[in-house]
Amino acid sequence: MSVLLNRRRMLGMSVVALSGLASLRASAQSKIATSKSDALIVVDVQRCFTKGGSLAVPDGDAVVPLINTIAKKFANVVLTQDWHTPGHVSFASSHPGKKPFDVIDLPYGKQVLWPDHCVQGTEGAGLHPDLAIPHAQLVIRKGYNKDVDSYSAFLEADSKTTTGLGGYLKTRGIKRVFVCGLATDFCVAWTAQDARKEGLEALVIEDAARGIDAQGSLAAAWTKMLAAGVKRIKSADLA
Ligand code: VGL
Ligand code: ZN
Repeated sequence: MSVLLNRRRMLGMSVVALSGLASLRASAQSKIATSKSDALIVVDVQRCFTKGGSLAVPDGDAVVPLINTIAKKFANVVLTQDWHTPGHVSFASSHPGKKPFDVIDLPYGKQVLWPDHCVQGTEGAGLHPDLAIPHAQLVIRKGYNKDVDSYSAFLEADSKTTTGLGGYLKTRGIKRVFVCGLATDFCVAWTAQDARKEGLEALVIEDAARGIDAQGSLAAAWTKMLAAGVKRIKSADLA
C-alpha cells in the first residue's frame, strides 16, 4: 500500500516537473530562430525618407539602430533603394496642377503623387549614413523606369515587370523573408505581399518599420498584409 502511494506521489511530481519543462520549452520555441534559408529585406532606408529628406517618414530615423542590430541575426540581407529618374511619373512635379499626395489614374492604376524623392545618383537617394550592414549581399534598386512606379522590391506597379529579386532569392534557397524599413504602408507592405505571391513566407518586423500613414494608409496596409498571409512580428520575437 505504502509503495503504491509513493509511486503515485512520484508520478504526480514528475507530471508537475514535466509540465514546467514543457512551458519553458514553449517560451523558448516562441522565439524565431533564423537560418540560412531566411533573408532580411531592408527596404528604402534612404536619406530622402529620413530626417531632413524630401519625403521624410515620421520617426523614420528610429529604425536605423534597430535594423543594424537585427541584421546581425541574418546570414542573408538584401537592401533596397527607391531609385527614380528625374521627372519620374510618381512625382507631383511631373503633372502640372497636381500636388503631393494627390491621386491620379495611370495606365496601370491609381498612383499617389509624391514630392520629388530618391532621384538616381543624388544624395537623397543614398542609404542612411548610419545604416551599418556590411554583410548585406545585394542592393536592389527599383522605380527606375520613368513611367512606372515600384513600391515593391519584387514587381513594378504595372504588375508585370519584375526586378529579378524573386529569382535571386529562389536561386539562393531562401524560403522566408523578414521585411523592415520604410515605409510600412507603401514599400514594406507591397514587398511583403509580393513575397507571398512568390511563394515565400513573409514576416514584417513592425518596430523596425515606420509608416507614412496618408489617409489611413497604415491600417489599410496591415489589413491587406494580414489577408495575404504576411505575419506581423516584433524584433523581440527573434531569437
Ligand atoms: C515609398 C512612397 C514613394 C516607400 C517610395 O519607400 O515606401 N513611398 N516612394
Ligand atoms: Zn518612390
